[in-house]
Amino acid sequence: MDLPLTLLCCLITLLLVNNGGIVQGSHDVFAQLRSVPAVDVTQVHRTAYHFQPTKNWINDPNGPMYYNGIYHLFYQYNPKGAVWGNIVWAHSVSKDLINWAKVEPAIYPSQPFDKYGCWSGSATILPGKTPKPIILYTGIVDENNTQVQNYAVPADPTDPYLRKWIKPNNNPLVVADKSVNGSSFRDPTTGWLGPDGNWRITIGSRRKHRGVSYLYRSRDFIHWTKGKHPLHSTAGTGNWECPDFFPVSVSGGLDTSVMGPNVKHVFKVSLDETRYEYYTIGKYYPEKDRYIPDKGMIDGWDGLRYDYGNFYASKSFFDPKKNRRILWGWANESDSTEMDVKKGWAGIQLIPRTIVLDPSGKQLVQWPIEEVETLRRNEVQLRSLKLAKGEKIEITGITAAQADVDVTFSFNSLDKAEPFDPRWDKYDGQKLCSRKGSTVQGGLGPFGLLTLASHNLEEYTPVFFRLFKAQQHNKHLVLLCSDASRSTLMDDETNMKDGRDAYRPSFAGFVDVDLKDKKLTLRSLIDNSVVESFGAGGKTVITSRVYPTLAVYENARLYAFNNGTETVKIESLNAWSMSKPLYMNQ
Ligand SMILES: *[C@@H]1O[C@H](CO)[C@@H](O)[C@H](O)[C@H]1NC(C)=O
Ligand SMILES: *[C@@H]1O[C@H](CO)[C@@H](O)[C@H](O)[C@H]1NC(C)=O
Ligand SMILES: *[C@@H]1O[C@H](CO)[C@@H](O)[C@H](O)[C@H]1NC(C)=O
Ligand SMILES: *[C@H]1O[C@@H](CO)[C@H](O)[C@@H](O)[C@@H]1NC(C)=O
Repeated sequence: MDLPLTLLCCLITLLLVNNGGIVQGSHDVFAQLRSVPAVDVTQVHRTAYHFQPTKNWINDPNGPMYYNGIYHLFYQYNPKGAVWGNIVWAHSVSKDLINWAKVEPAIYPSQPFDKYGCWSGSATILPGKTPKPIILYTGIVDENNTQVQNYAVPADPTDPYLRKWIKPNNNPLVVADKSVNGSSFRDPTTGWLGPDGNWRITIGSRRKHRGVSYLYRSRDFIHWTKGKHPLHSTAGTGNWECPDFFPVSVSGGLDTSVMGPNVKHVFKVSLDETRYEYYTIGKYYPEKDRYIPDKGMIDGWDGLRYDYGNFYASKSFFDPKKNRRILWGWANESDSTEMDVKKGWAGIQLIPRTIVLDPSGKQLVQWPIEEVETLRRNEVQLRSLKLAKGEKIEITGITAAQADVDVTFSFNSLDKAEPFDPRWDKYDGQKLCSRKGSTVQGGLGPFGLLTLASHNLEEYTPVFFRLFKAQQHNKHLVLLCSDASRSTLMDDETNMKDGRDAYRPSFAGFVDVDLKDKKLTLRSLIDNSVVESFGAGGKTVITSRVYPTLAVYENARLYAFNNGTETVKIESLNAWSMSKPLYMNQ
């Protein structure tokens, strides 16, 4: 569960300059916006094929699952306005993860154990003759944000859409003991079964500045006992939200309880302080209920990310229909709270991604679920086309504001890659990208795509590679950038962030890729105000939210470009217009 950063900053400032008593005041300022109904819902910048309700605020995806032929997505939702507040578990159902129908909210505050909030959680399918879903979620019990873990079950498991949920009277199931900080104790995971036949879950928390994920065990999913030690904890990372813990293999998705010789485990957290996520890959020791990241994994702020851009509070689930693990993540807005109120909506869920282990065992690989390809229309193709320094080519024949584009670039040599200055931080791609944007000409790169571009490039969001020669012999560093800094004209009021320029970061991540064949692939899903880019087949992924003023609807353009001295070749480029799902009744 996430409070918007602006609110947190505000709270922190107040805490610093006043004594705690004033905090309520800042809540009140915000509370005035919480229940401002959307009058006119602004359509420009709304997405067409991303999951987005017709209006109002959304954040974390909750309890995703597949049950009896139906996919369920719950999510944190404010039914009354476009800023965070009044949160309920909204609920939508789908047969294909593309077309969605809204049903009534599954969980909303009503009982002493959740009167002040129904925050994030997960679903587990309890096996048996008739498998049954059960949801664990965090309830807020008082005005001090005291957190407990509750459960809910379908009122009628034979209802295909599971429309009604019951919160039984023996809630809460888990309360913080004296050793646990009860105001940082949330987001229970999907349960998994240990070899001893007992269930486990893990819950995000902190101890001072140490991120902690507590472990609980249960025989019946109702009575839970805290383990002697956490599943995992890491000094210096701050509060852990939305932990996720699951097995992975190279070949496909695994149900959450699977263990075995070719199985590794992933542990992911959302960092409350930085507002991004990181994960490690490692080994799970079920006898001790400990998770230990593999040697070489960076277990901290510099760790691997699912997405180096706008992506938070993610949650995965196992899809038995297609034997895959699917990842959902939330992207917030990059404009101001005032703008969100004005436009009547805020937040989208990103396109679900399948995740598998890379054969190296050192990272995950993500790819948009194949179902999204059913939305592709009027394909255009380019083959074998050279781009010399400073050249660009427009991809015409598709709706560039709403497109899927998949391109393979090649080059003859790595010789012209720029030297990597050892003073640069090799974990801070974003800083490097802001220093070396698409207009800073290079040796090998920058080359890539100009998405959501206006006719004369007054506005565009470039997604591109730039290659560097490291000091070590023969080693190259590949940087993927998704740079929002020129995404929108500066002087437009809609793009002001609290009176300043909008949040337009030069998101970037390094790509750990074999360059032997001198090729790099890039796929971008473009949808009006979002660009999700998958570098090197999904090894590095970056999402940007942008608000062009000229490059909207049919005025948006798409280009491929090269701004490095080494000529690059478009080996192949396929692009499609993306249609709106037939059914998106949110
Ligand atoms: C909330 O915290 C305040 C300050 O510590 C305390 O006085 C009050 O009793 C707490 N409220 C509840 C319901 O625990
Ligand atoms: C408990 O968590 C709250 C919320 O994150 C934090 O403000 C507080 O400092 C924490 N208490 C301790 C003792 O770490
Ligand atoms: C390529 O670099 C030149 C020189 O900096 C710049 O004017 C041009 O806009 C760049 N092209 C792109 C696509 O950024
Ligand atoms: C999304 O909004 C931007 C701009 O306000 C903030 O900088 C981010 O921290 C925020 N992200 C999350 C996950 O809250």
